[in-house]
Amino acid sequence: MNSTEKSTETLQTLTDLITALSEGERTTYNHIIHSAKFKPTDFDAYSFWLTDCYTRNCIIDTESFELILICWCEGHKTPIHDHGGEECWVKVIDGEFKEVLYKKNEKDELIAVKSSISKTNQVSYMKDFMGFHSLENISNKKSMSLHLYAKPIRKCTVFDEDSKGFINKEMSYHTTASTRIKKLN
Ligand code: 2CO
Ligand code: FE2
Repeated sequence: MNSTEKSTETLQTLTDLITALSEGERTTYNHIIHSAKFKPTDFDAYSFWLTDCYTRNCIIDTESFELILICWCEGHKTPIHDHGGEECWVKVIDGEFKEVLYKKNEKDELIAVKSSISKTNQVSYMKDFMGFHSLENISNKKSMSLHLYAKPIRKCTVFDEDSKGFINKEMSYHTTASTRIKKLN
């Protein structure tokens, strides 16, 4: 296959997506994540919901990128946060999400600057120069979104609504390949 054919190809399985990301440079990730088209059932092996908060489920974590599935119940919402200097793509797998972008003003106060809705298969992009964001499941059902981070995000800055200040947060997963194997056994 030549490069022109490859650029119009639709990636239909997670294996195809992971192969393309593993073989591609960071500059090709935007095209790759847009080229993927999935069904919610493609994520059956990774989906895991909790009623009290959204869950972060690791699909693959490499030196170059991290792919996670976030599972949301109705009304679940992230705090306002940044992305630790890394690039972030969010692809909606099932449901409908509201993203609000925030910037700091000269007094270091957070100001909402943009709000957008994304639906199944749409992709949004974030990097720290664009500011902070929050993401909320606005559909009245359990939903899923696929997150590509390059490089992987180990820490980020989160706005704490109680203290009205920023705190550093270590990222963690609710499930990984090894916890899922334990569940199967
Ligand atoms: N960045 C958040 C997280 O990884 C999800 S919001 O979309 O980027 O927990
Ligand atoms: Fe985010």
